Amino acid sequence: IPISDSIRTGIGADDLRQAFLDNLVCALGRLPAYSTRHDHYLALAMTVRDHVMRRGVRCFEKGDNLLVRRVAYFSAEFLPGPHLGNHLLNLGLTESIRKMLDGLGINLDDLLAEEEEPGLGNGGLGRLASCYLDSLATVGVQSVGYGIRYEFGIFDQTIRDGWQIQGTDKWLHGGNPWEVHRPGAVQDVMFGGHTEPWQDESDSPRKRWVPSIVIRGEAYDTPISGYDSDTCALMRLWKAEAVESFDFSAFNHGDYDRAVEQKVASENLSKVLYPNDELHRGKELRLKQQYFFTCCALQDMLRILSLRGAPPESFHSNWAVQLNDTHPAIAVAELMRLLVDQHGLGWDVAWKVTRSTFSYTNHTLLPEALERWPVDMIGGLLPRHLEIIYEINARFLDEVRAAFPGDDERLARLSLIDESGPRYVRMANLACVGSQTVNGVAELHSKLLRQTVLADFAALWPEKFTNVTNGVTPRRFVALANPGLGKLLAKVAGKNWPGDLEKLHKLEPHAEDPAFRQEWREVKLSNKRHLASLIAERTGIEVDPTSLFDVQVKRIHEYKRQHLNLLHVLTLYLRLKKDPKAEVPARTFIFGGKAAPGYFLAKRIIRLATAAGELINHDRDIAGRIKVVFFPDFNVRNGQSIYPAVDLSEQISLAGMEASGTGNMKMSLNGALTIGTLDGANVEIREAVGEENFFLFGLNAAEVPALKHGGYRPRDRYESDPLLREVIDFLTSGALGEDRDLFQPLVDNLLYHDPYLLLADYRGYLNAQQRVSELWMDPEAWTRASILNTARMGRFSSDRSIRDYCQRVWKVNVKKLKK
Ligand code: 26R
Repeated sequence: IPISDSIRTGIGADDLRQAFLDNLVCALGRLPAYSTRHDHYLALAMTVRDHVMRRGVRCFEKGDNLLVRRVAYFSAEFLPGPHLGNHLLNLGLTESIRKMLDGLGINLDDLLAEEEEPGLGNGGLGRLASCYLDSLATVGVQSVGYGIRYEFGIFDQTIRDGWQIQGTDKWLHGGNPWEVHRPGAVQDVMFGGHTEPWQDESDSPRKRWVPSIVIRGEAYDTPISGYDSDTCALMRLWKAEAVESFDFSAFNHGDYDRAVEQKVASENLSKVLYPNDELHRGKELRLKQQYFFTCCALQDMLRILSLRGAPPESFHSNWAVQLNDTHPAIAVAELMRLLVDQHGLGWDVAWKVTRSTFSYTNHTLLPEALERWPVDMIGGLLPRHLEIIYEINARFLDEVRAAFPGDDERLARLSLIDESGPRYVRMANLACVGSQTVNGVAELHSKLLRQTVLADFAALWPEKFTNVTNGVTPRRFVALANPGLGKLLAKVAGKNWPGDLEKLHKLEPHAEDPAFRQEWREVKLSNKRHLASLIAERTGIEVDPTSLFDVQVKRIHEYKRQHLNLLHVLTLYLRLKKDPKAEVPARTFIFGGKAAPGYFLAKRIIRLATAAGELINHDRDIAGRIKVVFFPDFNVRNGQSIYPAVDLSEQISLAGMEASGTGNMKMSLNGALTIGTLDGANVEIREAVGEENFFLFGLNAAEVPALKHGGYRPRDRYESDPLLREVIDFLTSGALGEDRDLFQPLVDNLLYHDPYLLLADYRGYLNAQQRVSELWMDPEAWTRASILNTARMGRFSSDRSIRDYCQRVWKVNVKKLKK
């Protein structure tokens, strides 16, 4: 049956109007006269979804006919942000839809504001997964993002009395028009029980898993459009449901309570996203989530493979699977189980297929983020997988013994099982052994990965290791977020710049043109006015849009050092109090980000930011020369309002701690200058934009361990630096609120531990901030540097990252760039 063009997917003004009204009346059952803004949003979303779906269906049909190798991106987190505006941009429909709605007396921006974003991730890793689906669709690679359809995503943050309060994220309550439920694609997932041997017809010994529980996975599909592209990516998320037969058996025996318990327990599996960022706590439900979605995904992929008429031995030539950190790493054992136990392949063939399928991306070096599960927990929940892991390990360790005879310490470090105390399965080791390629997310991070966390694997298999520096989508984070800048870029770089970001180099000569610089400043100022009005609305704080907007938005974490930023804020405050005539240009310090609910110090850091604001914003001596804002509920949507308004981007993590960072790219692309350390992708950003257009400070990654091992004593820094002493003492002076003890834990941590070396980097940071102020006072020079930042950031498009993955990791073809 041919897929026809129809009113539903026509792009003429009449078709669009008719499709919209049909959806309102026929799909939603609303009379136009009585319909609400939310109805209009839903009807428009359905209209747009039709256009995306048609592309998706055509593109997948083509892929199956040509038997192309598809990419499956396995990720426990996705953070797509609002879909509607992005699809309109990608499909080139924004203006025609706006006009069509105007004709009906409906305002497009009001409808865009109705959408709830799916907060199905914590931060960098989830947002990266969504940038990559966007780019996969854009560069023409067939792909599926597999994950979990959490009913409740990352919590909503509000600020009450200066403290973070967590609210439940009810993102599905108004209905989700972007997803399609696929009852045809259900999968069963087993848990618990035991394994037993059996013999097949040829008398070969086989293993069978007899579970104690079965849970059903239901597929929900969300199409992800590409920019100016016929290819469409699919985000397929799994929701856990009870298997009916199970409750019914209990139900029929009159055991109603157990029947209900069983159902609730099953459905709890995909209820909520764990809000921990970079902290592994061995919670069993989390392991269940990880197994649940990878098991559903792999079975789904085998089903699609058989639809192609291809045998299971060819799995790896039909699919490349990327493991987004170790969260889905149990998939290595699961694919082995499916191939060996379910499809009857021999171990060696199955292992070759498995190793040619997976690749692993590491996203953090922090030791507390490395996932390891107690052997007993895996054995109880996934008894067959534990056997398989042991078998993989035994064969692997034989290989190691052959390569390094007699080196038992190396053997113990490489083993998939940590036996130094209570026994654990090391998920990073499992991922390395089961993968074709292992990569870090920025040059420095990949190097440190090879030298530290995965050094033994790098020594064993140097050719497995590579780097793919992260990137961000310029569609959402420039074209959509910053249309004013987009227009200017189109004038000098051509209108296809979002599809070929290296074209931004064409901006460079314009940095010397005073008239262009004037236009550039006007765009930035208008973005800052917009942000200022949002700040007033959300916090009640009035800020001056002409002041320097100094911004740090990201998850709150000690290693990211928001408190170093705050030490600078308070140092500046104390200086202005003592010397009101000091030449300090007006600045607005903007903070935003969520703290994990159980992370005590991170919550105190938020409290410190709000306390600094309460004090400084109302101090008559300061008279508004500096202001401090904590912008609540930082998420993708709010990011889109913030990034375009940034003058100074704070990327001040301790060197060696931030794997890459991606906010750094979003800000610099929007013309911000960076103050930062040589950490993560900052190193490459600085190389790209030029060192004279970047404010560098701080220890480097080699100096950090040297200082720590040399007996670092933060207290000595405090004793010997009067400015530092003054600002630290100020935290517990009572000036920041009546409760003097509030910040004592932060102070104690800094004086006696300072694990992230704030006190060591304090002076360097102040000096760099001084250079910032000096350049800001020369607007022409600042603007020139701002333009050059944008002009030279083209390589940080996620399209480039995806092309790198296709070439170096997945071995699949991409579309050539249009000339
Ligand atoms: C609960 C635990 C296991 C856990 C650990 C780590 C949960 C979530 C994470 C998130 C980590 C892996 C993360 O988001 N890392 C970030 O990945 C970004 C994308 O590569 C990087 O830009 C960023 O530097 C890194 O911190």
